[in-house]
Amino acid sequence: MHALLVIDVQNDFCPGGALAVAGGDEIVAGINAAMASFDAVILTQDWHPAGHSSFASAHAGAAPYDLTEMPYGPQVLWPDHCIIGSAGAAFHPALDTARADMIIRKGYNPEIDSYSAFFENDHKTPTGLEGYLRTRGINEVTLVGLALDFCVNYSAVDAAQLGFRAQVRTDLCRAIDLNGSLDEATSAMRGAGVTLA
Ligand code: VGL
Ligand code: ZN
Repeated sequence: MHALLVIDVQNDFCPGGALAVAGGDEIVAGINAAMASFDAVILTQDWHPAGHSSFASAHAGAAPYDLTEMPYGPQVLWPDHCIIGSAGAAFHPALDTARADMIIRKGYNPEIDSYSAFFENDHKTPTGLEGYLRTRGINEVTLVGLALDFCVNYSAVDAAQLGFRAQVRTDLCRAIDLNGSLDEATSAMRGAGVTLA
């Protein structure tokens, strides 16, 4: 059983959004077309309360894209984005959300960011996705979406480390590419045994 994991195809990560990824909207039609080839389709949604600790605005003197130290490790500080219930947190209007079996939200814990669809950034707190996939008999995942070097990367590495066969369709992803993050993400995914297609 093979699932398509569609990571964070939300307005704030598309051109015009608060944390826009260049070309983020170009992948939507291809993702919709790919959905039919999978046994299950799961969407993730970045979903932060206002004042979230990953926002630069929550840290005195910090600017977006600064790096800070959190109790769980280094953390990039982002512009405010994907605030619960906002238009920016909504899926891109062209995304075929009706085809999704499951929508998993992440990043709602005010103290911990969650790039991965499987674990929060403390690498301990599960989102529940692993159990969902296992109980549905899914052993293989293909990942697409935004951003390739952050949430897609973390989700793909965790999937592989949890024992799922994992591949990323890089043509259906776009990257932020902050200070070499795309090269780092590519090596991390390859090192974890993720196939980049
Ligand atoms: C993401 C930064 C902050 C992502 C989410 O979806 O890649 N990046 N929150
Ligand atoms: Zn976020």
